[in-house]
Amino acid sequence: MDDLKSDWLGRIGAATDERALEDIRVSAVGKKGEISLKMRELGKMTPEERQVAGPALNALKDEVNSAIAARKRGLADAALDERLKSEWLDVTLPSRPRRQGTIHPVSQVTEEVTAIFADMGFAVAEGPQIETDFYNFDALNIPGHHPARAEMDTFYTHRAQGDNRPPHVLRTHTSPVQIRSMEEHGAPLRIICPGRVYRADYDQTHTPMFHQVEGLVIDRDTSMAQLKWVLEEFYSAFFGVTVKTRFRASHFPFVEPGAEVDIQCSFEGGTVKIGEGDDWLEILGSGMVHPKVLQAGGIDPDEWQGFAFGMGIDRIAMLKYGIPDLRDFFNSDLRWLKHYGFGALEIPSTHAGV
Ligand code: 2NL
Repeated sequence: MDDLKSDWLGRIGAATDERALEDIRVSAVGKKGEISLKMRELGKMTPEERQVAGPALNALKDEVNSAIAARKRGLADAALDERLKSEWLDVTLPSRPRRQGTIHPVSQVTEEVTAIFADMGFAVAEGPQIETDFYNFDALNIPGHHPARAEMDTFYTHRAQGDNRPPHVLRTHTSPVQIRSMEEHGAPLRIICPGRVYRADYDQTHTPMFHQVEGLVIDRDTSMAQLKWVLEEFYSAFFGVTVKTRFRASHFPFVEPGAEVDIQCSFEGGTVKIGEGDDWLEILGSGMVHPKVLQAGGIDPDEWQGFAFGMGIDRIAMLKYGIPDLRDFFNSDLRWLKHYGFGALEIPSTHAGV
């Protein structure tokens, strides 16, 4: 019995994997295993012999089974240790560098402008970039013979021969969004409309697609004085310094009276500084909404009046962030985007301390 025991325990201890261990189990305590066969012989023994051999064989079987289980656990632990050693990784290592995009200056400035006007109670309105010539021109009191309607300034959609639908255009300003807002919401109204606009023009200071933000306030007693306050408030918040404005009488078909607005600046050593000096920089068009435009938007000009203004987003982005060439805005040059772009977590400031 002792030989049997040391033989099987020795073989179990020497097994190097789970398959070998299973083979050993079958040949020791399997149906035809050595120990099982010995147990079958108990029947041929005398009762006295059986009383000694029976419990001894049972104890041996238990011992072999638990030795196998223990060896099995040992082998599994060793295999896991081996795996952990080869699959080990250092979670404190820095990650591989990843290229990260930036927020385009146009997007950043649009957010900044929106935040400032939102503080003054303006809502944001958006609309289609492909417009009917009614919303883009007629509703804005721009008659059929106006030079802005000439083919050279406006992108017209192609019409197949026999297609008699009215012409559509790529909107040349965001004003049609304001007409749509008047129709939809009526008066009173306080909105800004930022977005892409298109004009067939390309040189140092013009790209065929650029960005504009227009503002519109309609109420019973709006005034040019309110317009001036809103604009000075806006430019001071946007540039972070107190900015004076100068109004010069001008003409736009959709306003009466109309004014071009300059902001105070200095030109020294080839750089523009806003909010100081004795020079003026033209930056915006504005005026009191023309009665015909109110009417086109379904608003009674005998009851309501409004002021409106429009400026270039790309232009004020160049001024605020010292970007020299407008055309670089739309070249998708990754070095330019990395240099002038903004981090995703740079929250637009209103400079108002709010
Ligand atoms: C410019 C001129 C301007 C407006 C835009 C406007 C819109 C409606 C009614 C009346 Cl719906 N006016 N917008 C008014 C005056 C000037 O922009 O040269 N901007 C860069």
